[in-house]
Amino acid sequence: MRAWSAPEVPVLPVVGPSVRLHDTASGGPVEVGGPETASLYVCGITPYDATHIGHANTYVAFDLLNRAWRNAGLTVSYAQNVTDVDDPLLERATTVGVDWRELALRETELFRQDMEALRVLPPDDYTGAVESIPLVVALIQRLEDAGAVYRVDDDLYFSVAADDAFGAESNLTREQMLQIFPERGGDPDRPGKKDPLDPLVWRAERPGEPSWDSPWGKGRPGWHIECAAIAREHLGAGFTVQGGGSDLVFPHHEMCAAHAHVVEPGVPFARAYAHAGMVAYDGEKMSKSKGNLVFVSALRNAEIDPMAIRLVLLRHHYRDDWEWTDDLLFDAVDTIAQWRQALSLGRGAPAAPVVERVLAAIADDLDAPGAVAAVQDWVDATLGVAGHLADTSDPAAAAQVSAVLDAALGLSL
Ligand code: 5CA
Ligand code: ZN
Repeated sequence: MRAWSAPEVPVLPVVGPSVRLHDTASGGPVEVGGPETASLYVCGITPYDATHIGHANTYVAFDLLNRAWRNAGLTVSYAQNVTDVDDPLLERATTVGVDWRELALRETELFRQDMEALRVLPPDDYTGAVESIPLVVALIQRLEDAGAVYRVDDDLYFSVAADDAFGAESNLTREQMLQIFPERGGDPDRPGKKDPLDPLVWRAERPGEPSWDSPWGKGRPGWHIECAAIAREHLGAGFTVQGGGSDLVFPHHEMCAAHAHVVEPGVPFARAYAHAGMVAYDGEKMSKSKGNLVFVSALRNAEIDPMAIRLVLLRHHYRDDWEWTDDLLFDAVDTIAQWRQALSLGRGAPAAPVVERVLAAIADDLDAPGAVAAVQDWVDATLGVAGHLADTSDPAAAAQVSAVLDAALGLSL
């Protein structure tokens, strides 16, 4: 399907450092990407409701990675899915009395507009689950050939025992897995399963649900197989980073990796797995199922500058969990005004040190708060606040700081 329009991104006169990222699988920082290319798969939305700040936080986090790679001179291949058929989407469509396809189209279009407003670079391949069903069927067939799937009634399950590396992505104990699995769509107690953790890969047609032909009868794909198939198709085996929010560490990313490992033994699904923290609101994780949501589109409709929304996100390290408040937004609106004032002077404090600090911070596990602090130091020096004497010695400063704000942080002021 169509992605969204790409913003213009300035090309910086300096090359950024190579990128290090915290890898969930190894539990520490790893160098990702290079020497010339990098590839990224970020799990996309399930389009049954509008984009909330938690989603935006995750996509802005991986946008920083995409930009850091580009600033380091790499060619980036970026793929993202849309889970445009799944239980929550079908349930919501029934509840509100709209066709599930219409709901998915409408919410995906709103997501595109939100991403554009936030200046998130679009993926090269933006792919829906429905349009990927032939890929999913082909992947399940390969799993079947490897003896890794079995039937329960008319549904097909994947046997986690088929992957020797199962558990290596999340590093969870079996006990922890068993606890989380049912909270995130799993069905450990279904009679007939070989292992309670085995995930569904093909769900046979149920009355009133959409279905597609397959060698196992009419049905629809399971969730994890969808991302495994789409990522492998567009990025190949062993792509650089799989990203998503931390609620996808298990089972989603573990199962994607397990599917891929069985069809290509010895090749990792992704070289690294990166996860953004959860954004809360009113004391709980912002989630469509709980309804405690702040929508990006609602803020935009209230004439909030999307750059202020983006700055609120950048002020939090992507791996941290944090809580959205209106005060954070008001504060960011004021900061953006102050930064624009400093940039409007043209001359300013020397730009080279801030450009270097911003690029170094982002390349070091996407340290956006560190980058924001570097910009704030330059603004303070340029405006002569917080004990600084105003320093306007660099005639090209504003242009260079604007360029790095845009290229590295996605803030176009
Ligand atoms: N379609 C699947 C992925 S294949 C899915 O999880 N969709 S979603 O719409 O529920 O979430 C989209 C992305 O936003 C995921 O990466 C998820 O981890 C992230 N996300 C969801 N809620 C939050 C939150 N409160 N804070 C941060 N990120 C969140
Ligand atoms: Zn996914």
